[in-house]
Amino acid sequence: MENMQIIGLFLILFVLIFYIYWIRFTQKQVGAKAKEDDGVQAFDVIVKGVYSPNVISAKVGKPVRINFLRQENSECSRFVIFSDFNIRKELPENETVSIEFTPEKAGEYLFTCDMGMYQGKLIVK
Ligand SMILES: [Cu+2]
Repeated sequence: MENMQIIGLFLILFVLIFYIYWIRFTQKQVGAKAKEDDGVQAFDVIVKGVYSPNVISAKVGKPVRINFLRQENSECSRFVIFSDFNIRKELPENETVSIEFTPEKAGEYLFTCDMGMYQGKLIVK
């Protein structure tokens, strides 16, 4: 009986570690490029478990438009935040929400959900 419990515990631990690993490493899509849309650097980001893509690259001084489409009803991902640009926007389910701003300085800017579980990065060069 005790052995079974220990095996069960290890199994749960293993599944948890695997789950964290899967979230962290499988969805990495580095450096998604913009599609040009009359002078605007446009990106499509799907919100479903993660931001996909979760790394996007843009050029400095040119407007950026990120079209978010949230394909889930998890409360966690309901808002997206670009803290460096003072942006916090609600993402209604299955509705495209566009966020536009112009990064005036090169750097790396995070975008996250309210609690920071969902993370994406905008790289500006
Ligand atoms: Cu969250």
